[in-house]
Amino acid sequence: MTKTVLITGATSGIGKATAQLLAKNNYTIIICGRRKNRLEELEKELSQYTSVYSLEFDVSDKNAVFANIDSLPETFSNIDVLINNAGNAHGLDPIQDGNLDDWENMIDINLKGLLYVSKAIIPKMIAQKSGHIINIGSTAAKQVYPNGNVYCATKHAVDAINKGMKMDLNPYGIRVGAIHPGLVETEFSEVRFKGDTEKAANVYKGFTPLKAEDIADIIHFVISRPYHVNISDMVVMCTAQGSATLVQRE
Ligand code: NDP
Ligand code: 8X3
Repeated sequence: MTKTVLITGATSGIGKATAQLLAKNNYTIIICGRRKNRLEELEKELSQYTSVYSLEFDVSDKNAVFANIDSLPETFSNIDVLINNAGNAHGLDPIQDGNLDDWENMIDINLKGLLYVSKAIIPKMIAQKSGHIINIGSTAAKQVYPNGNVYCATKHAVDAINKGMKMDLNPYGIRVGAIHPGLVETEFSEVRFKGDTEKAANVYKGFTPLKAEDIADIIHFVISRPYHVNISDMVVMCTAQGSATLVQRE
């Protein structure tokens, strides 16, 4: 029987690459995001390979999260794997210059959004007595870097939630694990720098960063292990990256 996977943040970057890889590997896919046109395009592309359903909602809008998950048709409603991936950094400023809207966005999306989606899906997994939750953290979940303050705080919180979820869901046989990527070239930096594509491109200059497909590969590996294997915490950097702040550039 094919497994059903719900991926938040599937319209770009890591989430999109994961949806593409899993679709080709015969998983049934639910893709989520706010950008309707991208969801429509991706649904069309993935439908060549598998059954796909799109949900258009903002993870930080709790009513929308519960309404959308509740609206899933029966054939998609038994979710085997949840990939909590939606999120972004907004800004890269010293704490004293931080923008309140940026802070609220990061807390509402990266942290509260992940909790809302999890809360909507966990009861289904408990009822099924099986399930797998992958939380996408970051090296920013493990290390704080200058000007990363609130983004790092939200990702440290994801690390803590991942550990707590794993303990609380342990009696129900539900697998829980986090993957913490380092620098991955996606739309992440464009969002962080509010559409400044030149500044975003500079982040990845002079070295070979991770690609979204590298993380998709790892997610595929993690979810395809035998059910008694739970990869609970994984940090992945490109070879040129030695720590959150140390990168060998040409
Ligand atoms: P992208 O900007 O390419 O993708 C972000 C995805 O999140 C998009 O699909 C976007 O969809 C979705 N998203 C953002 N805000 C919301 C929201 N409010 N509601 C619903 N969906 C939302 O970045 P990445 O692929 O790089 O990021 C994916 C995850 O990986 C994030 O959690 C990020 O923190 C993490 N990460 C990224 C790293 C990197 O270097 N790129 C490294 C470590 C972790 P839409 O706009 O359509 O809603
Ligand atoms: C994304 C990687 O280094 O910009 O989480 O925090 S970094």
